[in-house]
Amino acid sequence: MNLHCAGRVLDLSRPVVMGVLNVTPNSFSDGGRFIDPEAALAQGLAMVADGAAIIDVGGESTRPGADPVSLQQELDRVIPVIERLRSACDAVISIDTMKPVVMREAVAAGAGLINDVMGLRAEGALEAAAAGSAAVCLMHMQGEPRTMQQAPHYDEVVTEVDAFLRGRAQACLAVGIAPERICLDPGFGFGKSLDHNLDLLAGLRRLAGGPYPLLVGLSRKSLLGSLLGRHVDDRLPGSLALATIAVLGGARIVRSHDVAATWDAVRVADAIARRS
Ligand code: PT1
Repeated sequence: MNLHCAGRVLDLSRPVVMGVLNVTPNSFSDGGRFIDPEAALAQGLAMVADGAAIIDVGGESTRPGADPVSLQQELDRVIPVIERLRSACDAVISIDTMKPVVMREAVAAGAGLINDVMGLRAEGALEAAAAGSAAVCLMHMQGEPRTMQQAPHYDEVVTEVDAFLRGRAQACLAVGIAPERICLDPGFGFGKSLDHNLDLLAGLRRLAGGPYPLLVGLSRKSLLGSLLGRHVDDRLPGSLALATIAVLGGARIVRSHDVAATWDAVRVADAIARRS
């Protein structure tokens, strides 16, 4: 299974790690230490050295309760970082955005993957993605970041998320995005209760059974706070357990803040997954 990322072909015959590079002052897990583009570059290169195949650059937090940022502010944060990463390494650069203009500018600056937690539902987003040749990650979210955790509801969460993701993949194909450019993400923590998240993880095989590679983001999320009673800074062991389970369930890309440890967990899980 390959993912075509604007001139780069990402080999997903083995699962890979996507390192999280937040370029936000209010990021939920690193206190916004990476606003300076040179510092962000160094952090990105450190993640590549730790084994990340993809660096996910984000200038707007989408964690529960987060406030939106302006277009100009988001561009000012992410574009200098993407340009620097592009010239300094050959990892795939991902842009974590919901805004069509940011998608276009980021791809022009060297991004090979558009990671959109809205699944390209914003006005003009499908067209922005289709205009280039970057890959797209289509994520499921119920509601919007500011309010999505207030009352999430599903009758059958796995069935509903699966149907949504297939519909978004169809919408991409309809605007000319090749199937080799599409990956899917169930959106852990995005309008989901603890039970919804656990049902999705337990049912991941069903989502991974289709033609598109699956990306998962579970790193440090509040389901671990609920399960373990741990603060966000003490969730690495739980996150590694979740990454392991996700790979056993067929995930091909694991998004993480802790690349070195996650890359170990992913390779161990894959060694077992390959035998069954
Ligand atoms: C994700 C993801 C993402 N997560 C993709 N992109 C975040 N493709 C940002 C919590 O419950 O899973 N997939 N971009 C971060 N968002 C959250 C959501 C952070 C929930 C924390 C929580 O704590």
